[in-house]
Amino acid sequence: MRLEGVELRRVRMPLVSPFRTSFGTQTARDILLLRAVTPAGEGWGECVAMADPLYSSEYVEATADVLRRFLLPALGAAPDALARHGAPAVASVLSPIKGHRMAKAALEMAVLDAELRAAGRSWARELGAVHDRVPSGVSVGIFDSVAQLLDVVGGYLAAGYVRIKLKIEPGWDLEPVRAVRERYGDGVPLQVDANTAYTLRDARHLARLDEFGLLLIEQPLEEEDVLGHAALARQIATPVCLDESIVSAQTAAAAITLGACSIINIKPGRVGGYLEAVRIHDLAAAHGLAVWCGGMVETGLGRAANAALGALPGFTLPGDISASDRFYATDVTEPLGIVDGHMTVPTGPGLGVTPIPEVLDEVTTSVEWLPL
Ligand code: OSB
Ligand code: MG
Repeated sequence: MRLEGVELRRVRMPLVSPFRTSFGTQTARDILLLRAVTPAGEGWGECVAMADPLYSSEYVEATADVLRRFLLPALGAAPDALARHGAPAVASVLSPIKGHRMAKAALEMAVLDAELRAAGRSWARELGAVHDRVPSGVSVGIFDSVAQLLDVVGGYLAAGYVRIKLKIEPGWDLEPVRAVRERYGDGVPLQVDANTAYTLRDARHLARLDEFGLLLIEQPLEEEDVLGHAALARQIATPVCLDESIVSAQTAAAAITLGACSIINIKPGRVGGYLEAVRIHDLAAAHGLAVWCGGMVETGLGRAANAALGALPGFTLPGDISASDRFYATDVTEPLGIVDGHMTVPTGPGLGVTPIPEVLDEVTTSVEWLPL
């Protein structure tokens, strides 16, 4: 594999409806896409960083900056490693540069996609997928009223989603969960995600969620409060799942050992790439923990890759792998749909989906070519 350069393409995609979480409300997604160009063809990467550093310290402008200033020059200086080892060389070549996992993940994704497309191999086969379709869960934002929430949840259940995740925050937790249970019953697989909105002082309040039989509570406390999560896990019956706190296989190992979580939400962008994501999957499986594939409001590119990852054997809970139309009226790829509550894992070369040039041009706000 020889990389000639990478095109950075910023796109702006309006959301079908505002998406409100404990850290803010989004009405559009500002995304950095990467196109890796090699003599054997191209590959696509999608950076999951958001416009503002509210979910994680990374943000889209910073990811473009670090790619331009440090990551691409570092990769350009190591052509032999890339030629010899291909995509797995990306993480090792970039390892002296601290942090910036979402930017690194996007670059590794683009290189791996180029490599797999050229070889005619699928993302699913490369990662070790064992299913040809994955159950589809949906992440539901915070609303002004419970009545609105119930309508939206009803729509997703009617569309076939097999699991509902409610975003929660102080003041929007017991009441919406109770309302969904009362309206749609105890049989609906239901979980909540706080995106770090609570502290350990809220433990007794959070224990009141126990009666609702939730699959899990995701990231109730702040990112670095691993010990707090371990203490909370001893005080509530709902299984604690970590998202923001898990940034690598190493942090996953520590969290597991400390008893901070019994379930992990794996997001490849957050942990530095799909290859590290597979390592976390393997680690969790070795410890008997369930994992599921999270989402970052990706386009069809990221969602296709997530569906393949979610088809590994240890992904035993439904992921945030919703259809294109959950967030976007028009996706940049062919729309990914769900049938009987499942998304089909793409089998074509690489990601198995490709941006549609006219759609891509329509949503593009800037393009920058960075030769290696
Ligand atoms: O915490 O899982 C999260 C979206 C953006 C940032 C963080 C999160 C989310 C979601 C959306 O919950 C999941 C999706 O992409 O469907
Ligand atoms: Mg989350």
